[in-house]
Amino acid sequence: MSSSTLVSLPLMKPKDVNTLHLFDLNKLQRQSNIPTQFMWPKEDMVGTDGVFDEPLIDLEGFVKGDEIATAKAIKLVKTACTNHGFFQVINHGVDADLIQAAYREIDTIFELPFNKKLDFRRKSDGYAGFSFADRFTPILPWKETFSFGHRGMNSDLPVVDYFTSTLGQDFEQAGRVYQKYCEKMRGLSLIIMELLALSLGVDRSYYRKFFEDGTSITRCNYYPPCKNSDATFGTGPHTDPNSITILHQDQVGGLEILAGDKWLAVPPRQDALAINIGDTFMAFSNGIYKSCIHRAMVNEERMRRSLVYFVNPKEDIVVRPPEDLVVGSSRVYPDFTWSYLLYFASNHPRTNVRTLENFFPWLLSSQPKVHT
Ligand SMILES: O=C(O)CCC(=O)C(=O)O
Repeated sequence: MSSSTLVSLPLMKPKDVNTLHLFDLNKLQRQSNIPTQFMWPKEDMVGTDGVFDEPLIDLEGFVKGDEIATAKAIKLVKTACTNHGFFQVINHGVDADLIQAAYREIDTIFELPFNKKLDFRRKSDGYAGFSFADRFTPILPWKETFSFGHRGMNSDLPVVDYFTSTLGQDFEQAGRVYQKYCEKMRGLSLIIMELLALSLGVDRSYYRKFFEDGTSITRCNYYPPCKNSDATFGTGPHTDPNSITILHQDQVGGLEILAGDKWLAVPPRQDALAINIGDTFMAFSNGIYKSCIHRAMVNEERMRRSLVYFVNPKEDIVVRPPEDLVVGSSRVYPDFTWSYLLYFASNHPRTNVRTLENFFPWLLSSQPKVHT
């Protein structure tokens, strides 16, 4: 990867975040010049080099146990994850109507008045609620987000309750839609874990078992149109700290991934779900699979939305690659638990593409006390 394609941001101490302004993007989108806080340095606005056109992975045959389809899926996943950490699946079992219903609810959520959104603002050390691009980095992305958590088996974080207790009873239906969305995504994530295990040549259930009682964070991204779309990012270049991410983008397009040293635009496909390898899975694979560097562009004319489902293991699971992936080569990363990485990512300046690099020195030196 050429260094010119990476964005390096000066770090900001968490306390400095309080001095940032909160912007109402719905108002700002009408202005011809965006505030300087949203203007990224010119050298970071590296252009798009082409289109991502690798084959889509059809999950139907894999799920049904078809040997030829399984062998094909394994080969494609291995190549994609070794090269850049990104692939797209179709026939994934998540109903198109459910995805569309989730988008309709996004629209209702982001239409709430700015003041009401402020009441449900994400706390500085948490992940749930609205966020106004105000965390830790001095240069702001052009987006608003709404996030919430979900636990797998024996759910103790029902999404419906979260929606009604934060946004009010009017959002019960939205809660039901997202409860179902999370359950479907969870089922899909376990299938993907099996596919990843087979593609790495380890036992099919090896990874799945760490995620059966795992957790997830769903983030709804809302990117208003932006007159200076060539000067800012919707989401700046980053890797995801979690294990894998399952993403759906609407028809506007804007998701880009870094493959080698090229930024490739991922054309939107309403029947496809995008899968990113995250930092935690990179560690689970002993560094064999790459944590995908990706970004989201904003559109000058149209608002854009995406639905992002971040998959995490149970908090106290030790992230350690299987012995089969270590034989003959040394461990690339030390052991850690997801709770530590989540704590680090939520409480420290985000280093975007260098989260693991900064996490391990912190973990080894500070012996942090994190409640699991
Ligand atoms: O909106 C997109 O396409 C990408 C979003 C993303 O990478 C994120 O929310 O972390």
